[in-house]
Amino acid sequence: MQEGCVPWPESAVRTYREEGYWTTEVLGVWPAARAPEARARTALVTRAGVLTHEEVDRAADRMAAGLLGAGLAPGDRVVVQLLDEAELVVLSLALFRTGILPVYALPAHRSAEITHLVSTAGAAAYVCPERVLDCDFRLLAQEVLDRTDSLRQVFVAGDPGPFTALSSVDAEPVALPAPDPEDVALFLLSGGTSGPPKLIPRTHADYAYQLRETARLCGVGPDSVYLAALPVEHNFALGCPGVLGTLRAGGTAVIAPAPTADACFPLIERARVTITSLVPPLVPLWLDAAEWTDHDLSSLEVLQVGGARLDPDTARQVPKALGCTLQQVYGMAEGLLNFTRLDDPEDVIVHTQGRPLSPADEVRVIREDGAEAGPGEVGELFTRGPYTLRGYYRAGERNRTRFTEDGFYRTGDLVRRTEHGDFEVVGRINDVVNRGGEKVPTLEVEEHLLAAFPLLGAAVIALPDALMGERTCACVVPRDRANPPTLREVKAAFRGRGVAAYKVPDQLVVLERLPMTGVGKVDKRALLAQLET
Ligand code: J2J
Repeated sequence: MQEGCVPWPESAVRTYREEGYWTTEVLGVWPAARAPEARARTALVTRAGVLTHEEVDRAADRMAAGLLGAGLAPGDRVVVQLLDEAELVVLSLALFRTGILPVYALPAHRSAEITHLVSTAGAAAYVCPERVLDCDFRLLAQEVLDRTDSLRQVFVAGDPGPFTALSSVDAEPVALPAPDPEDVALFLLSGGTSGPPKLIPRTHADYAYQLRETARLCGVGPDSVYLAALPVEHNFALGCPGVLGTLRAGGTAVIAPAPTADACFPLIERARVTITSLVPPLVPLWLDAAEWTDHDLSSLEVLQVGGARLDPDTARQVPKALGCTLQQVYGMAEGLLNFTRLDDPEDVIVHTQGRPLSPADEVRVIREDGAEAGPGEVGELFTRGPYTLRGYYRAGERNRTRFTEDGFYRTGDLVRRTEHGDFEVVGRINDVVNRGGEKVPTLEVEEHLLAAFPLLGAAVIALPDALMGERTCACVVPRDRANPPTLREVKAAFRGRGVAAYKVPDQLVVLERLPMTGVGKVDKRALLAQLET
């Protein structure tokens, strides 16, 4: 296995092979997508046009040859930060086929994050767009080059300036090196909002299993059309089953320029989209837009929602408003994915974040006192399994705190499991307000706010307090800007809902929007910084 990665122990490897979780499949070379009947069918729909499976396959082989010709070698790391266009998909397949390893940066990352990623990964190359809005990525790349020492090449999609045009990475196909299916294929980033992101190694065998099994669970096959509304670099839209899982199954992936209803509804109508995924803050906006839209959304069968807790009131409205099944997804780039099943009872779909994808996923809910939690009891979720990492890349000592000695990943998520084994995510271990010793779970307070008032968003954070150490500050974005709730109304509403007094927010801040991380989670650190200034 790639240096700097923690391998699964031999006994686990044997089980995963014998039980068929791990096969010899290598990412990017997919029989269903290469079958004669699939080749002429549409693989990708982007702003630039439409590509068939055959065209994507050929382009990936040419780019793979070009990458090797440019001096990159199997095992090299490449930080990839492209707009969600066809090039991102073709480049990914080319990298998988050659065993050169993409490190997926997010579109919102700028020089600080890219510098961190390049130096942590010891990346040999960086692939970026020419410019996005006010950011010239060629200047950013120069900065990163100046600050790091491993980077040899910069490939730019568009006008390359002093660097190499990505479009010139193109050569007659050559015989490609065969990557080891059990070696690393790609690196994802940890989604934690605190501290710089850690690199998550994912192998061909583990990610291929994820693609296969999520496609099966979601009924994704050759006739499916997946809309990538969220950034493709993120695990959710990349591989749950996302763009890769859909292409692998011989289906069509449509890439949206933005996750808004304005951008996505016409695409759903035109491409007859069957499945898409969103983060919770987008859902009320889609539901509102669906009320008045002229676009035909009737092809949509499944809306996956994940990344953060979806409030039950919004969840309940999805099937009627969008005419599709809701699937809650509680996932993490580290591995473990939980899904509500398409045929689950409404109650499970509305109120839980689902259960593990694989029978080989081992999950433990550990209470604060170290004992295993019973049904309905809250604890931290620990997990290991055939597609969950055993250690972050080059993380050495830090891995000790995030993994148990027997290889369980400590998610940091506080969950409760129902009698049927479905999870409810109730908070993060660090995401509590310690109000003079009483712990206020911020997520719970946010849910009460969302349920009690017409809000577009709510985020609860801890502010320093002279008396109690921390006080609870509720930041809300009202639907009707002219009519925001007052703190008095909030207090009365909480009382009315029978909530313990210590959970009532001490302070209310009305905002026009909440700062978001690149993948649609509320950025609480940014929010705190904003309130402190
Ligand atoms: C509550 N919290 C959730 C949910 C993730 C699919 C979907 C999401 C991610 C993702 C992903 C949640 N309700 N439904 O990678 O493939 C929080 C948890 C978790 C963390 C992981 C995927 N779904 N979360 O969000 O790596 O706290 O992955 O540990 O970005 O998001 O974040 P990330």
